[in-house]
Formats: sequence, structure tokens, C-alpha cells
Amino acid sequence: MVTEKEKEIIAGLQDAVIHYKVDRCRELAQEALDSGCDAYTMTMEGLAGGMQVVSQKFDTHEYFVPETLLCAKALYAALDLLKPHIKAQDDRGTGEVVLGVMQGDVHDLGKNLIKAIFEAAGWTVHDLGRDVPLKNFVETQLKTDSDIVMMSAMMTTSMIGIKKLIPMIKEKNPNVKIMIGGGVISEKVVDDFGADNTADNAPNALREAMDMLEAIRSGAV
Ligand code: B12
Repeated sequence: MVTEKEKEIIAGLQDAVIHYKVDRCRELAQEALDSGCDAYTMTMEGLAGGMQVVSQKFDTHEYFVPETLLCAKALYAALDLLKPHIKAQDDRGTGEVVLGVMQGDVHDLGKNLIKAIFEAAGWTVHDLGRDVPLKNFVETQLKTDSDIVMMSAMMTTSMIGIKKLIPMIKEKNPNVKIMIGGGVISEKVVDDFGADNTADNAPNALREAMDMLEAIRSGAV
């Protein structure tokens, strides 16, 4: 149940992200925390909701790279404050993931939301950052023995790296699960590239990862 105060702050956060009001975004995040608003709802509906409108503006050429970068800056200003207060929505257990944005791709907003939600649920996230060389995913999975490798791609050009990377990982460790996501990933890409799963947003990614973890731990896969 979203309170009136939460609705008001969600609308404010969306507006601040859309109109790249960095200071306002930070203030609203603090106000949300001070008034006991749910940090998870503020993040997903306020910040990610605002970014959805920015995406439409970018796609329709109303916004270009400079404005969009400022929107991202506003989102991060609030996320930094909200992140430690996000509570997990799923408490079926915790796992370990390697997470990164594919080589050639600097779109890391989605990846960072995924990281925030997974860490809030108590998962260990080995965050490789953005524009990550393929071999780093393989090496980190081997070093950490993580349950799942999560790859994010927002561009058709960077998506191609996933096709190369999956066999590299599976060759070293056939049991590791691969989850892929980002704007260019469809169910067809999942099948064609031999990934195990996808999700269209961070909460769904956590739900799917929990399902995979249960299957791994029960020995079903
Ligand atoms: C913000 C943005 C930027 C910012 C990035 C800032 C940053 N730090 O991330 C800046 C301005 C830097 C940028 C630059 C460019 N961009 Co840009 N950008 C976008 C934009 C507007 C929004 C993306 C976004 O952040 N969405 C909000 C987040 C929260 O959503 P999300 O990323 O989808 O993530 C969610 C899900 O996808 C999912 N998810 C994400 N990753 C994963 C991973 C896993 C494992 C799972 C399960 C789920 C999952 O969960 C996330 C959270 O809920 C999109 C437009 C669009 N329609 O998407 C274009 C877009 C991605 N950009 C595009 C392009 C072309 C570029 C540039 C080449 C532009 C240029 N002329 O320079 C450069 C590329 C730079 C590079 N080498 O990477 C194209 C890509 C086209 C394509 N299909 O290849 C898009 C689609 C715009 C368009 N319609 O043309 N961009």
C-alpha cells in the first residue's frame, strides 16, 4: 500500500530525474528517508520510473547524450542515499553472482539497480562494472565459484559479446547459471545464445535468480 506521502515523493523523484535536477533529487531522497517512505518503492517507482520517461525522450530525440547523462547523475544522487535502506522483497535464501555490463557498453544504470536489489536481499555481488572484457567474467566466476553470472547489454553491438562469453564460461564450469538482460535482450536471444534466463527489471531478476538458486541447491539442475 503506497501512502499519500510516498506518492508525492515518487512524483517528485520522477520529475527530478526527468528534468535532471540533481540537488532536488538528493533532497527528495533524504525527505523520503526522514518521513519513513519505503526506499525500495522510491527507487523502483520514483527513480526507475523517471528513467523510463527519459528513455522515451532519448528514443524520440527530444533528449541527447548530455541531458541523459545529467538525468543519470540525478538518479545516482538519490540512489546513493536510498540504497542502504532498500529492504529485500524475497527472503528465500542468498547466493553469489558475478555481474557486469558487456564490453563496449557503458550503460550501467540497469546493472546498478540490479546490484542494489540483490545486495539488499543479502546476496554477494561481484560487480565488474561496465565495459567489461569477456575474460574478466570467466576469471571472476572461477575465483569466486559464484552460482550465477549476470550479463547486461543495452546495445546490439555489445550483445554479441554474450554469445562468445557463454561457451567460455560453460566450458570452465558447466554448472554455473547464466542470466542475461538489458534493453536488447529478448527470449529469442536467450534461446539463441544458450543463456539460462532473463528478466526485464531488477525485482523480476531477483525472483528468477531465487528460483534458479533453489533449483541448484535442490540438485534439480
Ligand atoms: C541512459 C542512456 C544512455 C546514457 C548511459 C548512462 C549510464 N551511466 O548508464 C549515456 C548518455 C551515456 C548513453 C550513451 C549512449 N547510448 Co544510450 N541510452 C540510454 C537510454 C536513454 C536509457 C537506458 C537506461 O538507463 N534505462 C533505465 C534502466 C534502469 O533500465 P535498463 O537499463 O533497461 O535496465 C533494466 C532492465 O533492462 C534489466 N536489466 C538490465 N541489465 C540486466 C542484466 C540482467 C542479467 C538482467 C536479468 C536484467 C537486466 O533490469 C534493469 C533494472 O530494472 C537508452 C534508451 C532506451 N530505450 O533504453 C539509450 C540506448 C540504450 N542508448 C543507445 C545508444 C546508441 C547510445 C550511444 C551510442 C549514443 C551516442 N550517440 O553516443 C552511447 C553509447 C555509449 C556506449 N559505448 O555504451 C541506444 C542503443 C541502440 C541499440 N539497440 O544498440 C538506446 C537504446 C537508445 C536508442 N533508442 O537508440 N546512453
